[in-house]
Amino acid sequence: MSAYRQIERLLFRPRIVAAMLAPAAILAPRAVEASYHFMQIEQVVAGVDGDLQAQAIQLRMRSNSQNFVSRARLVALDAQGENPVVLVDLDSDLPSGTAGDRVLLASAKLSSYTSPTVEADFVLDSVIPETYLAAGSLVFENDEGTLLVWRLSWGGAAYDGPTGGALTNDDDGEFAPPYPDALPTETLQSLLFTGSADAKGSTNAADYALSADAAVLTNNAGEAFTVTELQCPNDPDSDTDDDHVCGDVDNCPSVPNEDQDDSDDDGLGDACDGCPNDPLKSEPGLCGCGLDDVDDDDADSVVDCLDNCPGSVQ
Ligand SMILES: [Ca+2]
Ligand SMILES: [Ca+2]
Ligand SMILES: [Ca+2]
Ligand SMILES: [Ca+2]
Repeated sequence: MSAYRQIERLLFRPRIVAAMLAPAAILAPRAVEASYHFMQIEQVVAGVDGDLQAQAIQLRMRSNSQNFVSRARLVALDAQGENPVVLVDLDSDLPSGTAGDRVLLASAKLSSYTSPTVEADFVLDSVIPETYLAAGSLVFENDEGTLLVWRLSWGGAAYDGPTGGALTNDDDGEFAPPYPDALPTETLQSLLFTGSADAKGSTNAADYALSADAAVLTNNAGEAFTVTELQCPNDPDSDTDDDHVCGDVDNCPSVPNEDQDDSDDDGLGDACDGCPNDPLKSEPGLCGCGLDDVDDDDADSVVDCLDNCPGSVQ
């Protein structure tokens, strides 16, 4: 019988309704319907080898038919549980929905850090901001933000925000205390849920630990991807300036400039452009940035910028 029919029938049996409305009866995960409600945040890669743009979050289905994730989103919160950043608002359902199946969400940059190249189910629109990595919270929730399916908080006492979540995935709906440390970012490891696929949450502090080795990520199709150091197939020197940008595409190959900013859009990064606001020059040269080094209006072989009388031959 459908849940709707069951409720409809019970409406005519008030005493049973009262019993059903007791919290335990309402919240017990009885019949599992097609949804996304029985889900763990299984694994978080918050940075790889110091590259904070390389992130991944892996969810795991606690029961069958939890692949209808299009009504859900993933949100990061700061150390006070405020300033939410929607990492991705899932916009489609997934083909595989057997208990234990995964949902893999990864930043675009993560594809340079896995072997083989990661094929995520969803690409993160935003990464967990750097200032949230020491202490913060990650919530898998419905699109309205009214059902917090699973919560992972970190930073120990430095995290001062909400710690609650759905009773379907945690018997008391309380995921505190948080994991005691910051999210790992300097290694190849992830923060990993240590319980089984059907486990509920207990406390984030008890449930999560660093992966023993390099993280292994799994997508909805069951394909596995091992987290590695930066892969630079077209750069034999493999990022000599160690700024997480391969030498063949680094706009300052020997100057660390992770941001790759190039204000004048001349292909040279600001960090190594001697004239960062002059697209025609990369060095001040004879005349300085913004001035041409060869103009010689009066053709007296003294360039205009050095000619004390550029309009006439001296
Ligand atoms: Ca580089
Ligand atoms: Ca560089
Ligand atoms: Ca430039
Ligand atoms: Ca320039």
